[in-house]
Amino acid sequence: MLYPRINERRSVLSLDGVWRFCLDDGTHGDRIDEAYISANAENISVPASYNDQKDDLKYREHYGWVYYERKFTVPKVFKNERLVLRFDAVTHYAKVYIDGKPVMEHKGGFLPFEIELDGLVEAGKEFLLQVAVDNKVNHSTLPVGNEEGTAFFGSDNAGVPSVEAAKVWRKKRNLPNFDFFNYSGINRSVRIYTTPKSYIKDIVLVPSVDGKDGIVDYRVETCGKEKVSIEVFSREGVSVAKAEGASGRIRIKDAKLWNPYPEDPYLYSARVTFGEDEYTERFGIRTVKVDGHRFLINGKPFFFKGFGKHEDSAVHGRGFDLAYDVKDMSLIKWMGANSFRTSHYPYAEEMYYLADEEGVVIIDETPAVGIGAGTVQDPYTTFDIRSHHEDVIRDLIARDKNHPSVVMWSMANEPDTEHYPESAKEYWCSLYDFTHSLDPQDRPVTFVCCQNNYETDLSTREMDVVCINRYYGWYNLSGDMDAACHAWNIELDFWEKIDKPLIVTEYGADTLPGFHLTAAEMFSEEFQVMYYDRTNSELDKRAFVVGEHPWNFADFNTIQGVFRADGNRKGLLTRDRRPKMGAHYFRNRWTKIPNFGFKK
Ligand code: BDP
Repeated sequence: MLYPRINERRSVLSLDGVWRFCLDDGTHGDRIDEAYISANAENISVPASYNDQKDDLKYREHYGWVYYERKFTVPKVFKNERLVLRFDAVTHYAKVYIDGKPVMEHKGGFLPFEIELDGLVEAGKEFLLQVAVDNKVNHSTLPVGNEEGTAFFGSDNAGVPSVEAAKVWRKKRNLPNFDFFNYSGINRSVRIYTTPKSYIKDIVLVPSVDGKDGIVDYRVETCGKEKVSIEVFSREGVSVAKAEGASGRIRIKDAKLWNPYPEDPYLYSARVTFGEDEYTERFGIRTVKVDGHRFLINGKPFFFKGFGKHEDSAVHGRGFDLAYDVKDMSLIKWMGANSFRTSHYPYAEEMYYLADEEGVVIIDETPAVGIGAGTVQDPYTTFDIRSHHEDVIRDLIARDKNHPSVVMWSMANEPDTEHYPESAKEYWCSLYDFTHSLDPQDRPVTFVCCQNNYETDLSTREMDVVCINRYYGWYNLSGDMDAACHAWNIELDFWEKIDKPLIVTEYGADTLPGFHLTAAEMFSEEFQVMYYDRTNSELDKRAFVVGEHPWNFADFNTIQGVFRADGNRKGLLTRDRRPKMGAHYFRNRWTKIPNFGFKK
């Protein structure tokens, strides 16, 4: 799927701005009730989560449907163009209406969807756009929630003898199986873009290296009968190769490779023309491969220094915020990092374009968080998650396939792989094959494993890279770093026997900024530094550990509950991106660790 761009042949009209909005009172569902909306509508900003834009718990904790609406007129000059309405992300379920008529539905809160407006909207004439949005999470959504029962984070325990009775008087609410606030609404931009009637649908670019030359296998999907041509330009704008036809191979003589920061993330652009249409996609030439214990980028052993992150900021919630994206890129570099994981959902597309340009490596994760958490049943045979999970992987790869920054797909975060090891293995191995089969660049595929009985777990070891989240010294063996290091070594001995690279995709300690102690105990800034320093000294001894991603880049908001005071405080930075001592610790460490060849 192509990102909407303005060029000589295409236009983009932004529908971002102040929309009218109201919460469902629980009686309308996905149905648009004009009278109800006009009686209750108030202003809301798009894009942004709605939860923190207003000052009442009813927005913060809303469960279920809300309604957005705005009027719009496509200028007359676009009368002869193909018009497409595109939502970059609506969390988690959207039903779109034009002039009162339902025109499209979409499940999943973190990926784009679009509809052609032919026959629905006339250029020069005002129309009414309404979107009903549902934020419920359950065992068929990704991320996963419990509709009834035990909240995985926070407490759903009524503490009275009659649990059944409590269900009656407690209001219905989301019980997420994930540790980030369920920020909802139209979280990313809404646009109408134009193309000529015959148009370029998609461009697939697969780079490889042949000696000093770069090779690009390309495929262009179109609608219409015109001829495709493609021309590749250097970063400096010089034409370096050309080809005709909807698919083929291009050779770039003496190519410059895309390399992670602080090396040069060199980008080429491919300009595709098709009749009246034209689209330019930027790409990099780089290879990615797993070889025994090593993760190779451009044939060299790469070390992942970086973070698990979130899209999270005050007021915006999970709403798209380009200034935060630019700032985060700057902070990533300031700390000497080179990578991050899009924990725990695909991020806004703009972040990937920035990463391509800035040379930051991405592990691209689906929103499959919490599969099997908070339930005693076998999630793989009990719940209907498979087909939605496949849709999400298909759409993620369709969106992000050309980014040189994306070097690995993460199918999920912390599914239960321990209690039903056989059915878990069946699920994850077949989804692994599915993911590989869809990626034109055939990048490594993994999922991120929860702290568990790794001897019982049969799935993690089957992935291309073993990715583990571990909290020795925090949730386990709390505060005892001697014991934590011991436990790390027992576990690392286990993984070392498996011929795979390993990335520690999460480890961390909640830390209150400004809380200092001479004797480093939990929650102090000194403890966070000691926790990482002690753990890293163990990880450094193991050549097969090819990455360290502290949890988390910055503090972030979560559901309220006894575990969380003003959210999750494991950030190296505060929520407003001020450094804790831990950030300085990693800056000092990472600026001395090279991207390549740190471990032989
Ligand atoms: C891990 C989860 C992450 C949480 C983290 C924590 O992957 O989403 O925020 O624990 O508890 O299990 O801080």
